Amino acid sequence: MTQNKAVLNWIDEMTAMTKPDKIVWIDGSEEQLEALRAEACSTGEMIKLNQEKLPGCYYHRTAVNDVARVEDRTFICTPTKEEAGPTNNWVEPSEMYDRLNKLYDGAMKGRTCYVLPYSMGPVGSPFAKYGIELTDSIYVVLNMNIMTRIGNKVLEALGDSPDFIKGLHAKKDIDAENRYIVHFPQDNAIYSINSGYGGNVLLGKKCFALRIASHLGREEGWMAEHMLILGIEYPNGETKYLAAAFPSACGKTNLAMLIPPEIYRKKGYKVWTVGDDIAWIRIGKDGRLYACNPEYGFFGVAPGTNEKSNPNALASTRKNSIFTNVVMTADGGVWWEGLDKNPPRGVLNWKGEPWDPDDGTPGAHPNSRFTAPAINCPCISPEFENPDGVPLSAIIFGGRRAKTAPLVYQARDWDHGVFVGSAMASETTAAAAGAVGVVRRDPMAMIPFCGYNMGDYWQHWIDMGKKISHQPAIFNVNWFRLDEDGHFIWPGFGDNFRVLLWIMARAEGKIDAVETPIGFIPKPEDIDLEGLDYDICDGHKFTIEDLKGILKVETPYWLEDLENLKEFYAKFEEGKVPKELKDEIEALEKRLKG
Ligand code: OXD
Ligand code: MN
Repeated sequence: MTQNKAVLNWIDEMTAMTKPDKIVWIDGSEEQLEALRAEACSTGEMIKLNQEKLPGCYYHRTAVNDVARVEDRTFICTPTKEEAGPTNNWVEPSEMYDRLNKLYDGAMKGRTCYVLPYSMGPVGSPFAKYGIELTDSIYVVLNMNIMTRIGNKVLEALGDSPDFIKGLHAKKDIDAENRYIVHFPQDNAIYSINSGYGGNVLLGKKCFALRIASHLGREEGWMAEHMLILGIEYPNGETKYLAAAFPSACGKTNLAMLIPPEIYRKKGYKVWTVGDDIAWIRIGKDGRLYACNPEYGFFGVAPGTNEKSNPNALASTRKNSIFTNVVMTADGGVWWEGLDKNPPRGVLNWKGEPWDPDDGTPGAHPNSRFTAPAINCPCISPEFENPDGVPLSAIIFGGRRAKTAPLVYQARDWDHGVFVGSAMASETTAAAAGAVGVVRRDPMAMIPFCGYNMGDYWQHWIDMGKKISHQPAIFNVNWFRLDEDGHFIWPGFGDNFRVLLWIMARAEGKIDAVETPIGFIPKPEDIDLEGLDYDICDGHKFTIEDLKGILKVETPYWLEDLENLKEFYAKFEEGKVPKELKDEIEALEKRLKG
């Protein structure tokens, strides 16, 4: 417990509104958590899985209308609409408070309100920010225990300070029509109601660590980004770090936990995971950028995760994890599409119905999840808990582009790199259809997560660049180039390591590159293909000629993409797109037409 007046007053106010039967403070002790697990199992909220196969693991199903983040129900309620910008939903704050007060009135009647103090970042570190989530869901408490550092140690670190993020979550009726995920950045407050799905209710994650934190970062001179962080250990024992932003479904967790090809492993190379989803980034005393993963676990998409695609993620889920909306097998195990080629029989699907793998429906929901402790990960970085973060040599942006973007290119300088991030886009369903899909712009992969006007966010990136004396180099990658028949040309997965090595060599100024209108691309011979054995299709093995093909800058596609980007920029209010980015788009067009 605490004597902190700001905390106590706020809890009084929220519980007077929501009227729970009981208030329980979460102290973070294993005894209390174990009692909550037992209680959740007794009510059916959670199911204990086979403890021999999956020790400490539990299962949960959400309501069928509540299986994903709801962007159309997510609001950034800044004092003015312009502060939220054209890419966020906005309602005037007092109007939104009125709506919410009505919805929350008595929302916890007959229920228990759990008071959950948590820290994003190692408690007491220069990165750490504290939050308190009030929730009527044991599932939320148990997930937050995996995803964040929780309990009394957080209250001790907070002391008397009023500087904490307020989060109020009530499950209420899981009524999709009245579902709200609302952020009031000026009040450091988050409200979530009528949902029980992770991304909407684990308020430390997207709501705090991205939306509210991006706003705080702008005010305080740091950055909250939708980025993985990894370290590459070289045979000489040195480790260099990079951060990378990709829109969803582009393999962020896989890249974060990459296993280098065998020839590199034999030479002594290794990849260490610092984070798979969120990076908080600050300027260190030495003028370099330092990144910290504010989370404590992984909330990963289960389908597609297997021994081949990501053995480290799979290993992370083998104990003390929670599985949501996957298939539950008769012996208390779990399964999902893409885990292996042997769908189990006599099992229940994600809705809890008997499921026949031959009936043509998926057994696990496509957005089914595992919540796994980061410390379970076999390649978790020894620097994971470093209170000062890790120094970044490179920042990578990327997307899924069938034709437009080359495998990799380097931005000319920081401002050009910010432009490259602002121009990020991904194509929908291109891979499956074998055609160029619909382009969706997703600058810095932050479209659903930026807590203020994205134009101001770009300006913040530009301003940060001026303050960093040792700027990391900025790159763009595209693992998803397709041939005419829709086959992936680049092998991806572990072989992406070959591209990471080029990126790091460039970041350190160790090799030359070829200058093109869009930036610097590798000399083909500088991407090491030794030991690469990849069949693009029907015995067509990947060769240096294929590499040359996917390094080409396809000018007509670029010019088309620039028109699309101009339309996107035009959505912003007059003067909101930084002059630096307008200059960059003009200069790029000139170089391309040049
Ligand atoms: C996530 C997401 O769940 O980006 O990490 O949607
Ligand atoms: Mn994410």
